[in-house]
Amino acid sequence: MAQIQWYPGHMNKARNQLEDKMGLIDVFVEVLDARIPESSRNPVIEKLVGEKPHLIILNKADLADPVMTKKWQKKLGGKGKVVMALDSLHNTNMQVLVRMIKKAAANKIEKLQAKGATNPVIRIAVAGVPNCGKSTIINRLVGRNVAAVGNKPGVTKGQTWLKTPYSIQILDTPGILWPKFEDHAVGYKLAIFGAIKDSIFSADDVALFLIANLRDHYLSDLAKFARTSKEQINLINDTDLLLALTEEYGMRDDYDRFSLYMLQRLRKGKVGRITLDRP
Ligand SMILES: Nc1nc2c(ncn2[C@@H]2O[C@H](COP(=O)(O)OP(=O)(O)OP(=O)(O)O)[C@@H](O)[C@H]2O)c(=O)[nH]1
Ligand SMILES: [Mg+2]
Repeated sequence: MAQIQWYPGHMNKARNQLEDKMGLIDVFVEVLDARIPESSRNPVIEKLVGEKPHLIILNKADLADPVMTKKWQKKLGGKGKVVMALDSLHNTNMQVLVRMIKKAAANKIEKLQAKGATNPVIRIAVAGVPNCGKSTIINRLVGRNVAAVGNKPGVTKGQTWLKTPYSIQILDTPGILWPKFEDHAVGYKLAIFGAIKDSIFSADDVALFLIANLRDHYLSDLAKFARTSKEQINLINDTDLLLALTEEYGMRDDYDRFSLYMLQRLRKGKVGRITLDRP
């Protein structure tokens, strides 16, 4: 299996940037990909956030296995932590999210009200691995596509805040968290769901990893995608199945092309509602 490289420098940079921001914000909003809540977490977050109110969003819940999402919600919750599942692409009503942010900030809101604030404003930062939906969530809250939101960490010198109609302000640049992928499986899962570039791994390795996982936990979905029966699938090994699928989808022996195609179908939810991290 190909080794996926891990760069500790990135982790330090992200960590320092977040540390600088911490003092400015009331609620830390951590966006996870609901299909890989464990693999899309960053190990330094817990320490950074400390006792601060912490909202964990399991985003892309529309693409994840709903049973697993429920389990993850339970598992990730705890003291000072609010966890919610979200489909930020199709869900235009942000009231639930707003309520969750305010729930996480309840203490702060009370303090501000005690000081006489009639409409206390809560400040949040949104962070998560690439492609988990940070910009989508920020744009939904702001109510329009905000130009400043983008993939440019740390360029803005003076802090600016994005205003929302909900008495919530958002730090202008979302924090890109570098995921941890010392572990092969974590790297593959991040690659499968597009958090790390396709070009740094070999597509058929990743497809084989995916097939093995689908066989173990989503055999019916795999059979449907393969246009065959579960029994047939159980007769052949993963490598032979990849070859058969490539043939079935008319790509002859272009395993790389088929592997990428399969990943694209999976990312769009066309293979089923698949969660690859199990609590
Ligand atoms: N199905 C579905 N798609 C989503 C959801 N949220 C975001 N997306 C899609 O996921 C892709 C990435 O979303 P972005 O909001 O750009 O993600 P990001 O975290 O800002 O990505 P970077 O800026 O690259 O770090 C886009 O194609 C979105 O339309 C969701 O809840 N469900
Ligand atoms: Mg973005």
